[in-house]
Amino acid sequence: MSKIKACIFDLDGVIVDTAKYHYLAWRRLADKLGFEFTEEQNERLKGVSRMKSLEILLEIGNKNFTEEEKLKLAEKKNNWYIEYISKMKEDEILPGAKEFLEIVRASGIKTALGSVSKNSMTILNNLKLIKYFDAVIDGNKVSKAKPDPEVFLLGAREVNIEPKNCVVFEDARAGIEAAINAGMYSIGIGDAKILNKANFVIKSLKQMTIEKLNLL
Ligand code: B16
Ligand code: MG
Repeated sequence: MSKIKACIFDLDGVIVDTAKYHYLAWRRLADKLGFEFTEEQNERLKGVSRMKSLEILLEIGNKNFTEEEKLKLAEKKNNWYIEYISKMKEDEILPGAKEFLEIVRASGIKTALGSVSKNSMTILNNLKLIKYFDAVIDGNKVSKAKPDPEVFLLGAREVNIEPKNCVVFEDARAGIEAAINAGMYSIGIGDAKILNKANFVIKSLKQMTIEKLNLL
């Protein structure tokens, strides 16, 4: 029998194609503030909380603001982001995500969402994805962003499975580090060079099978 008893999924970039909307909204803010923000620089923001992401962006642009101004800038970015995600359609669920979630549940393995996004529930509701998860941990339930393991440890606790029997699916380097810090296995979704600390890397959940969980 497989040692994996729970699969914990990141949301942005693993289940839905929202990573691009975070990037578009941050780039729009950078543009407004008068500096360039590349896709390569955006890698540093993946899996990172909203306010920490803003700090990184402002460091890249070499800009200084008061705490009050920073809250306003983060709100502006979030409003743009919400504008983008409110138009999302079910075809923006990433390839293989729903199918793999179904297979996992049919095998008696628990599923949890582990995202630091405060917008997770909006996305899950809009795209009718809630029913695929035994537990949902989002940015409203945790205070520490990845690479801190808090989000994944809480997910494991909510589905009542020990961390050593969990595997995390992640598209961000900080997310893979969070899984390692939680004492869990990790499978990277995306670029093997960026996600080199994962147990293994696949292009999308379309390539994932129950048999591959047994390889961990
Ligand atoms: P929000 P994840 C993360 O979600 C994103 O990767 C990251 O880019 C974003 O800044 C963070 O959520 C906070 O999101 O502003 O919506 O609260 O990858 O953990 O699903
Ligand atoms: Mg992500």
